[in-house]
Amino acid sequence: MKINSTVSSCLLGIACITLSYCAKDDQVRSNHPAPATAHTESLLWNGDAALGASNVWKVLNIEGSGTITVATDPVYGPVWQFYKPAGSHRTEGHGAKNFAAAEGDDIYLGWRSKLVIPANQNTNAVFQWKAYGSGQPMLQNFPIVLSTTTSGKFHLMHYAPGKIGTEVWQTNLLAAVWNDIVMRIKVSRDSSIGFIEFWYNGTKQTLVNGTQRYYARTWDADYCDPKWGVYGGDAADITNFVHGLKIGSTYGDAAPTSVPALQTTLYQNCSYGGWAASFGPGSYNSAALTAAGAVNNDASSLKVPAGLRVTLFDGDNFTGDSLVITADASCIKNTSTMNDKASSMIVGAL
Ligand SMILES: [Ca+2]
Repeated sequence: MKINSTVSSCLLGIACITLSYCAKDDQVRSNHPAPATAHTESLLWNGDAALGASNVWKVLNIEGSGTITVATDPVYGPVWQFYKPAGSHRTEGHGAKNFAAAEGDDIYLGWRSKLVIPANQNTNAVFQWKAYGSGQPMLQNFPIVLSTTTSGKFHLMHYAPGKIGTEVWQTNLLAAVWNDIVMRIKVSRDSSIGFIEFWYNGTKQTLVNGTQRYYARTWDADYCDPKWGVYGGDAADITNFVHGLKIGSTYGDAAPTSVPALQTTLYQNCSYGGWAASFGPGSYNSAALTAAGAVNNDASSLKVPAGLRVTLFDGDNFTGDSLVITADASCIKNTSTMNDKASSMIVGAL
């Protein structure tokens, strides 16, 4: 509980101005190194669910019988819960109240999201940078979109004038676990000036053009606003949990703050003996497990604090037989066939 209050005060922009906080944050996320940018606090908008809908959203857009509520996550505390039931078309929060981007701005939008969604379910959007107004022509309508696909992907789309879509980045959707997102938008109608940069789980991504920056028109009609939630995927029950919403002038302002407390520890032997390696929420392939001190195909027990869900996989990159563990397991050979087999792992917040 102490952890949650620390995070809340940081999100309110009070406690996280100190260098010591930043050092701690970087240390915790050592498996996902953040870029070496100056941490000059300049939070432009705080979308913390603890502030309440009336202080965060301009408008709630619900088509059908969806709901936008505040849920309590065991790790992160108050989070937005966008629920779009089957048969409904849209459950979105249109932000950002008391923040208006302008052409020429260079802004970072950060949050973490946990999508509870059937496999291979497409959506129109779980985030959009959406154009509004009628004074200037609406050429793009939704210049930047994050959505899911029928092939199990989570992808970043840019829509040029004429709504011509380009898949700027994609990955396999990791559903039902938290994934951290930061998007940098250089705001411009000029496609040689405007650009997008994108971080996923703390790592800056290489985009479709082979670089880490995608130049494109990012400003349409009179202005653009961000929207989070679920749009489309009408046939399915879909929930998008969203936490840590921020807009800032630097990566450090916007990046989701880590919660340092909850870690799982893998051990070589039953009863927590031999080598040990600890992991916070995140996805770890064989290389990442090894880098943190674990040994491939060798773990036999693990400690899992309340609030975490650990999924061990026999194969690398989250493939093959798997085992879900939500409490301490002193000797997994007694309860499963996964003894001495773990080769990749996802640690999620329940
Ligand atoms: Ca294995």
